[in-house]
Amino acid sequence: MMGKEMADLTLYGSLDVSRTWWTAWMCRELGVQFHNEPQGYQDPVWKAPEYLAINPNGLVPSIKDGQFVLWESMAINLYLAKKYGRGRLCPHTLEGEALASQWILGGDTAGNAAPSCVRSESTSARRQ
Ligand SMILES: N[C@@H](CCC(=O)N[C@@H](CS)C(=O)NCC(=O)O)C(=O)O
Repeated sequence: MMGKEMADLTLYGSLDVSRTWWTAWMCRELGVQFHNEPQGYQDPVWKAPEYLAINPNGLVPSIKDGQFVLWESMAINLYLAKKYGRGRLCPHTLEGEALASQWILGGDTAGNAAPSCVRSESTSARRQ
């Protein structure tokens, strides 16, 4: 378990995979606890029927928040920011939300980013 706020949240994918780490980073910024299923992105578990029922693409990350399932790292991060950020990481105004989307989607395109998003593999040793 990681973070402080109680949540029935599972994050699928090793935190050594950058996109899964981006979601873990968002959880840490929000202080949200999560359970991690830590297999690496090439692990066959992600192509097994049980996981394909969660993410039909067989990719990580995905989350299960209670009974709600979501995949696509940036969609996950926006969801988490809206649900747990209380206006801090995703503003309530239309314009503020658009700017949050701008940084999250732009960061994803650039391959680097905001808490929104990214961590390069080279920083993995410093992530604690
Ligand atoms: N656009 C997706 C990309 C997901 C993705 O490609 N994940 C990679 C790891 S970073 C994966 O699971 N690869 C396994 C494979 O290609 O079989 C996202 O941002 O979540």
